[in-house]
Amino acid sequence: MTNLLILGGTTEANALAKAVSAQGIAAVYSYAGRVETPRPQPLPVRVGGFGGVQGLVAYIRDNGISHVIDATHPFAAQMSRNAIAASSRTQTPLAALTRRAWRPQPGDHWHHVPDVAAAVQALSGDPQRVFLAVGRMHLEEFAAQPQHQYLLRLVDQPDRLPLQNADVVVARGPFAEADDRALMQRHGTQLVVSKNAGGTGARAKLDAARTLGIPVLMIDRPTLPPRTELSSVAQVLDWLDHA
Ligand code: 3Y8
Ligand code: NAP
Repeated sequence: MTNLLILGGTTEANALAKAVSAQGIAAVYSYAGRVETPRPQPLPVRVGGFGGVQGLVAYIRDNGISHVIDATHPFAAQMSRNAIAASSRTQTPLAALTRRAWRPQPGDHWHHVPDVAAAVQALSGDPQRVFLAVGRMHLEEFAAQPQHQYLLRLVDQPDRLPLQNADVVVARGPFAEADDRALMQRHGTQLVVSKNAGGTGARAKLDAARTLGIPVLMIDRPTLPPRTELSSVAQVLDWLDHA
């Protein structure tokens, strides 16, 4: 009896939830509880951490989960690592629904850095107008470079900010290139800082940067242990039939 746990929070996870619901497959959609009002889903939803690997093992057992799909964001590395550990401990089939990393195209001026700390380091030097489009969770780290005039895009209005010189835009993607181009022109952006999220929801700022000839500081995604990786909803449904 199939009973799917979808670790969600991304565009791909939402597409999978629609397909699974349409096929009448028993499933539950899981959010971390990072934002105030996560998008509603056509499946039962649970919100909040499981309590590490142990908590996820207990959840899988207590809820009779038959398959786990890790459709989280490529930067949600801890969740992905926990899913690999918990699925092997419980002998539960696991597959990740992933999206390829973005690659620079002609006209792009990207400077790759391996992680957020290296991105902070790369911001040493004279003040610039920086579009920091990496969300809220890593803002503290960028406080080490207070000299810049930042444009921050956040999902929820922050109660306090670790950065003084910052204009805040509260917006939830997916974003459109024309809007991001107008936003960056209004701000006078000279540098975009981006995670290599892949997918379609966050790439508008890269297309806008190319059009405007603005450089991008591109943060590469964390490496993960090996696991089954699928790249489409159809592949997941096929995997479910055979796993
Ligand atoms: C809570 C669940 C959809 C899915 C929407 C995708 C696309 C739009 C673009 C920019 C970059 C960023 C951020 C971003 C995007 C999609 C997708 C994506 C980037 C929601 C959502 C949750 C989150 C968590 C949030 C993080 C933050 C990251 C903002 C829902 C809206 C920067 C990642 O304030 C916070 O605490 C925000 C935290 C993790 C990264 C960070 O470090 O702050 N996502 N984003 C999930 C949960 O609770 O489990 O409400 O829909 C989902 C989406 N955000 O089809 O509608 O699939 O990637 N999310 C990045 O990619 O760099 C914004 O501004 O250009
Ligand atoms: P993370 O750092 O890998 O996870 C930290 C802890 O948060 C996990 O160990 C787990 O807590 C909990 N968690 C994460 N995702 C969860 C989920 N889907 N369901 C239940 N618990 C979850 O993750 P993150 O980077 O904070 O991402 C959190 C959520 O935002 C994920 O759903 C992710 O898909 C979404 N998201 C993240 C980004 C990003 O840039 N990181 C971008 C877009 C969307 P326990 O250990 O207690 O189980």
